[in-house]
Amino acid sequence: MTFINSACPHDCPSTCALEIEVLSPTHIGRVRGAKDNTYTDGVICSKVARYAERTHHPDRITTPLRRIGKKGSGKFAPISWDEALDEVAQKFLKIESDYGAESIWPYYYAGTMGLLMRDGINRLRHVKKYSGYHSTICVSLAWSGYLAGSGRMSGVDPREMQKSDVIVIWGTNAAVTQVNVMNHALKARRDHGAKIVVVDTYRNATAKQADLFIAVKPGTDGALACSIMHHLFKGNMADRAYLKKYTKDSDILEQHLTKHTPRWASQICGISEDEIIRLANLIGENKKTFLRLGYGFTRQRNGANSMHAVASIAAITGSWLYEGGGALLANSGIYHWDKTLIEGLDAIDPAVRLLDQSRIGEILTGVPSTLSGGPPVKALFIQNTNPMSVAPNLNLVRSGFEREDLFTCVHEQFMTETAEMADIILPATMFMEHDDFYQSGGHQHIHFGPKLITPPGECRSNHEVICDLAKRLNASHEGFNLSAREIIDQTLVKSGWNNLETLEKEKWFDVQPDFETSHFINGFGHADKLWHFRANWSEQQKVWGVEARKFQDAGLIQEMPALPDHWEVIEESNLSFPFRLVTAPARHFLNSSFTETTTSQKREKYPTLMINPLDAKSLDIGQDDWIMVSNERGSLELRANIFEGVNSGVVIAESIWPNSAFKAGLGINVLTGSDPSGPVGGAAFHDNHVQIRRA
Ligand SMILES: Nc1nc2c(c(=O)[nH]1)N[C@H]1C(S)=C(S)[C@@H](COP(=O)(O)OP(=O)(O)OC[C@H]3O[C@@H](n4cnc5c(=O)[nH]c(N)nc54)[C@H](O)[C@@H]3O)O[C@H]1N2
Ligand SMILES: Nc1nc2c(c(=O)[nH]1)N[C@H]1C(S)=C(S)[C@@H](COP(=O)(O)OP(=O)(O)OC[C@H]3O[C@@H](n4cnc5c(=O)[nH]c(N)nc54)[C@H](O)[C@@H]3O)O[C@H]1N2
Ligand code: SF4
Ligand SMILES: [Mo]
Repeated sequence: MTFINSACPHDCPSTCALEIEVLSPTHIGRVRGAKDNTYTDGVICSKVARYAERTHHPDRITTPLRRIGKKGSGKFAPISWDEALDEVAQKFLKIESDYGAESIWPYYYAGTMGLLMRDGINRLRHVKKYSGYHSTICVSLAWSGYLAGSGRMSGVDPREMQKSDVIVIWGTNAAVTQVNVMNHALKARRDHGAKIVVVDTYRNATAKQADLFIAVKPGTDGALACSIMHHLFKGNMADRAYLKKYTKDSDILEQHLTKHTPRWASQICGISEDEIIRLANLIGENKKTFLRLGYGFTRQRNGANSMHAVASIAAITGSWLYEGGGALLANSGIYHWDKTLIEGLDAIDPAVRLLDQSRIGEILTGVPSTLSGGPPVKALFIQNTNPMSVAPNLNLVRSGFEREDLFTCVHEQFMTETAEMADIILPATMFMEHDDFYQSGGHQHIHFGPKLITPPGECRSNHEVICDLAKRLNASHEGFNLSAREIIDQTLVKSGWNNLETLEKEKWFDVQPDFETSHFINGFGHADKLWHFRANWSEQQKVWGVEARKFQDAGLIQEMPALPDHWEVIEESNLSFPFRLVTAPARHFLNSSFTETTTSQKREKYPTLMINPLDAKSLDIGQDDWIMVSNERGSLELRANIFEGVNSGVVIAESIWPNSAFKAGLGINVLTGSDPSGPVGGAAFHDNHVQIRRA
């Protein structure tokens, strides 16, 4: 049997090097992790190991479809590609002439992380001056917090965990969401007794494997980090020489932290003083402490502050100086792409407005403050994302999609909730059905994923569709005339990463910068080369390009504390809404993907709410009982899962189940809020207060 090298395209920091068994020109067999890739190390998650089930799924969309019933009725009839593309182009041209180009909004995300198939849509939007896209659904809170301290989005080589004495997995359920982190951490424990610490809101699959588990109240990591830093200063565990040479404002920070004692934090975080001191001592006494920072703890209204505070711990101890020490959130800053061909960067008009991805509900329903002074959105062109399931404030999102005067085209692999709201649906290829290349967020490899089989039916890749549409829309750019392989090859060459032939031959490029750079020993990313303990949030608005772009949320930073602190902006519980809800990722789904596969559905069973036994008892709720969960934004019913691994007052719904899994026809995001968080916007998916009763 032939196994061919590829890469996992999914929105996951692991970006695994895959080997795919090709059974015939139309069929794949087994999928496994490449053993000779030093990060993947032969390990992949179980859902991708079963990928043939997704690729050869009977429910794949295989022809273009036109809506024939009411919006959202799910009634469609097959049409030809020419009919479909002509209709989309005519609608877009008409809307452009009636309302202006900004009334068309290309809306995409990371259903594929392929640099060409994901980002090529930007070439069309830039050339046509369609509305801009400010991406806030996933990383903006985490990255802005880290960047405020470090000035560059990169960190320590995750393979260095082999040298670490302590690995702190902070606010990421790595065993579920990026399995390779767990693989490297467990190896370090096996090989030389490294301690694994997990900081999370419930005893998830990762916490179950930890030597020390700290169960914080959601949204209080900033307080925990401050008290750790307080203890490090007080206990003489701060590296004064490091602080002097590599950081700015450490004196001000030390002074500021005098009141942030473990006792102060224990009240806020819901953990004991002893636990805080134990964790702080472990970090202070082991210079080779690796902070593996997750996204989870930043999906809170104070998430950027918390990230800045937690990441600052490594600068106090100076653990950056040691192999196996330091921190990693993401490595996107190590890649130096020239994406002009892919994204049409030479066609950017900075006067075009930016619309916030997470505020799609407000934007489609015409809330003026979200439109940045521009026209209403009259047409959507959607690739690689399923906002009718994954976007916050879902009741409002549905009202937006239901608008009769909104024209929606969705390019998809499956009949998702978003596709169901479309006027025209276009069938999309999967990753082994097209050529693409990938960078890795959680490590340092560039991969190529070749076209291995012919797609089912009439499926076309994102690149083909964008180029076909461009012709019909009179949009011209060099990138529209190149094949996928040509654009990949030329982009590699222009970016200084050799070329496609070499990438195919070498399987992947390992582009981890040297030790001095990865550990910021040459200096941090700011102009003064220092770690900043005092965050400059308005600088972040510049970095993210929102300041000058008619962006409505520029005022977000007014109240943000500059120094690490507990910022009291989270959606606290109160008498009416006594619980805090976290909507964490489920193991066998990946966002809304894999919800269509039978094996994933079987393993996840049905939507549940984890609730502490004492809370369940006081509400007279038994195991598997139906419970109604609600807040100001919406309500839904799930089944109770009574679990002592979640603290009293906190509930967890592992997500994202399809809307159809719920009696009322909309999923967990009816409970989450789309109000933007500072400094640059972002959805606080795990920051919700709710009330609960037996249904
Ligand atoms: N199986 C699976 N894998 C996935 C995904 C998936 O849906 N399923 N999603 C993919 C995507 S798009 C992404 S961005 C990554 C995300 O990967 P992660 O960073 O792991 O996921 P998050 O939702 O960001 O966070 C998960 C953890 O954060 C914890 N958490 C929530 N609030 C707090 C808090 O205030 N403090 C602390 N300390 N912890 C908190 C939750 O309890 C949960 O255990 O995973 C990717 N991989
Ligand atoms: N409650 C709650 N909501 C959340 C989160 C949470 O933790 N809790 N997490 C949030 C996060 S971090 C994220 S990133 C978002 C992600 O949410 P989505 O962007 O919806 O995520 P995916 O499921 O990764 O991908 C969406 C779609 O892309 C399609 N797709 C894949 N490849 C291709 C392709 O090549 N071409 C085309 N045209 N389509 C393709 C898939 O079929 C899939 O339906 O969800 C967010 N929503
Ligand atoms: S762990 Fe992540 S990158 Fe690796 S195969 Fe699974 S989804 Fe893909
Ligand atoms: Mo994400």
